[in-house]
Amino acid sequence: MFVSRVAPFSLLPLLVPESTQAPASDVSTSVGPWPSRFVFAPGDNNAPVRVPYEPQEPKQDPQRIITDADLYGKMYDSDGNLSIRGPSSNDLQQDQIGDCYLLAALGAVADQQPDKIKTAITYDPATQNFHVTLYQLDSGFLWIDRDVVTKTIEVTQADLQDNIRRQGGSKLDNGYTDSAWVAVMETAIAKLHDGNWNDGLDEGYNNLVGTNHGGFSWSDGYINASEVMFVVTGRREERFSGKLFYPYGNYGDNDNYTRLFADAFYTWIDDALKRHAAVTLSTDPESTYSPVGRNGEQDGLRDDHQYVLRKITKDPDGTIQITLLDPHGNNLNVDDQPGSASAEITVDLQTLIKLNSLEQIRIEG
Ligand SMILES: [Ca+2]
Ligand SMILES: [Ca+2]
Ligand SMILES: [Ca+2]
Ligand SMILES: [Ca+2]
Repeated sequence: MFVSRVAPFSLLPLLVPESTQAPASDVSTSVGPWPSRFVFAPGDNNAPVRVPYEPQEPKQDPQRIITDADLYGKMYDSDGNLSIRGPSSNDLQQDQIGDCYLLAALGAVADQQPDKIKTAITYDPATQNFHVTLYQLDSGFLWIDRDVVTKTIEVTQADLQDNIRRQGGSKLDNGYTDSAWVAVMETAIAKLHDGNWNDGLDEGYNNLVGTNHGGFSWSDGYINASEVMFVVTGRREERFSGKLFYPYGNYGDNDNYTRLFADAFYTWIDDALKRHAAVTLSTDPESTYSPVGRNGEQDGLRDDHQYVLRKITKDPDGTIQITLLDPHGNNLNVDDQPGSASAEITVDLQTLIKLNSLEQIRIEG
């Protein structure tokens, strides 16, 4: 049912300059399970070829109705055949709302268990409203004896235009039509944290901002906004602190310990990704007390930020590398360096531990 809405392949040369078209072999291998025959456009975070929203300026059209055909990205194979890919962290583009942790969790779930996103969102063509089913705990005694229940939140067209005006975490406000699932989810979670929808959603969006969401929130059923993995999957997350390992100073000045702890992280993360659990990583500023941070070394990641953790590898020599996706949709202007336009970045895990800049790994339980 999606196919009829989409530009025919003959338009593609207009949309993708020939010089930027990727060869058929240029495929993403870090995020599955996309069939390898699909063509990816370079310079766009290895994302599938996107169909720009027309007209591109202004980047929002209040008259435009967003439907289920806009939820997920469109892809073309090397023969020009169209298909719809599922939700992906490639759809994230955080702008004016400070909810990187929320977007990172959404992106991690999308990459590992796209069906969780797809089944959570339904669309009613009659009302043009979306419905999002989220998980909560019921109202038992404290968090003891409380059951996991679902709650369905309605997201209207006006709600989505509001999200676009706020320049939320989808790409709808960035000139694309094919990432609406992010806006639908972000809006639903904002509404979950807003006590009165009739006076607008400022309260809900303020509650999503990273610095405003600490502690328990009784009103939304114990689960606070930081626990997005639970809200979306019904499963609690496990947190592994990057700080616990140096109880006497966090200075990362022991190579043996650093290797030991990096190996432990590798095991946890590798196991999690193998079972398709969502994984995110949060950062701190580099410690200026660490042996490597003392001279101002930077890790290349944004400080106090949260990333989707897409991939982990371990070389025979013990080097462990992690591949992260920045919810901003790029790695520009990171750590006072120019960075890169790609949203994906690969870093050395032991370097993060030595710099004391790894805050937490969060793994869907
Ligand atoms: Ca955006
Ligand atoms: Ca309100
Ligand atoms: Ca940094
Ligand atoms: Ca820094």
